[in-house]
Amino acid sequence: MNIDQNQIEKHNDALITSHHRKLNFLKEEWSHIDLESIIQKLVDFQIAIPSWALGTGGTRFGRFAITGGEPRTIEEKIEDVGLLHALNGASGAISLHIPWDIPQNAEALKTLASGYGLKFDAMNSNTFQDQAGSPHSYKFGSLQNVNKAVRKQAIEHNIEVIKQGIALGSDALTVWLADGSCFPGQLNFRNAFENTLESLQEIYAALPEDWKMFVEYKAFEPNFYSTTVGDWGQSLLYASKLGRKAYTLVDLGHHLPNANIEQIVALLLMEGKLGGFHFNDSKYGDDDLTAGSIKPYQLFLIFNELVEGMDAKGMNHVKDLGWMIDASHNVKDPLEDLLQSVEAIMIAYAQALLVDRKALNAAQNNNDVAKAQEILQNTFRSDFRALVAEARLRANAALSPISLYRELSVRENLVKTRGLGTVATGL
Ligand code: AFD
Ligand code: MN
Ligand code: MN
Repeated sequence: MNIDQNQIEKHNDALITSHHRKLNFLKEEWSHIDLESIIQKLVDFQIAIPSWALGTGGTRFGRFAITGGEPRTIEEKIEDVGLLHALNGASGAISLHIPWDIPQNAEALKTLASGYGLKFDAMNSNTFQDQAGSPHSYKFGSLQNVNKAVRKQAIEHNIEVIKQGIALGSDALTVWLADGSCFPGQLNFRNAFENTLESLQEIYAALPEDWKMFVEYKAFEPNFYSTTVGDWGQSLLYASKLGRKAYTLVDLGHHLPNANIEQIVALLLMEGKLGGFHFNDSKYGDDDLTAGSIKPYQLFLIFNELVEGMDAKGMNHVKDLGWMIDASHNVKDPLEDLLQSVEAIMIAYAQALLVDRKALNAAQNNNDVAKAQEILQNTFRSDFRALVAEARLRANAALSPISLYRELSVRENLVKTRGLGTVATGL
């Protein structure tokens, strides 16, 4: 299904008066700020969509296919992200997971994607599941495995993923490992670290000059006693030992409860080792819920550190970090959920751009704690949704993406063309 520019304009026409009223209010309230440059930053900002989040997720207790019309092929996944991008103008990239996705004709995929205005974001390897026909099992880990032949198989898979990424025009590899142990005594921690490092070094050697390697950490699950890339300290160790092309990737759901993620982000940025993000939200663990749905203040505080840290280093907000969602959907239409996540991320970014940095610095230097808190909460509690909507309008996208998604019966159309029982690959 394609969304026509006329359909978007018709939808926008109906909402434009109310939109202008809200925007004009903001322009008046925040007249001391250059809102134009902020709107432009919002127009430019793009968040990649993971190919595995386009279908229903599920848990170990079951999977309820609720939507129908799930994408059956890589081409249909690209089509879905194309729909999101047409609606919000901010989802201009897709991130593939190999072998949940098996790109066969890179040139044809590139042409298809660019027709929707999409690029290929970071490539993801998968050594946390055994693939049919593979000689070795990852039951006891992949890059950490005590058996060299298992490590070799996992290394070769990652190198193959890099090759596929090169053909698609991607420029990053994300490595998330399930490696770890479930019981004390199962693993020699030092050997596991050294094996993993050595394996990562072999993969790193296959990276093109202009590529990045993102080392994603996770504190728990599927291993429950130790994880070999368990936290940002361990990821930073690997990334530092690997070299300048290696970075830490922060997935918001991969921390122990109450971790101060904004502080982690600030320090990684300071060290030039923050690679990018997997956005999602959680209440208890790796819940993979809609970004900003549980802890919107935390999302804002993270963006506050990001904007401050990137500006301090003169970094390009759009290109210098990898921005991606990592989500799973059990009770919502995945496309609606992804629209909500992108919206929440854009709002948090807008809020962070509007923080009065001079005043905040002054309050910090005067140990004026109450004032510092007032400054942050003043922007957090202001409603900047009209700025984000204005950015969408300027990107020829919809003022209210979810409303238009429903007005156009997108899901019903996808069910009609793809069928009710289709199952997308991924978690
Ligand atoms: C994992 C990690 C990682 C991985 C994904 C697979 O978040 O990003 O690629 O799930 O679905 O928990
Ligand atoms: Mn992730
Ligand atoms: Mn995760």
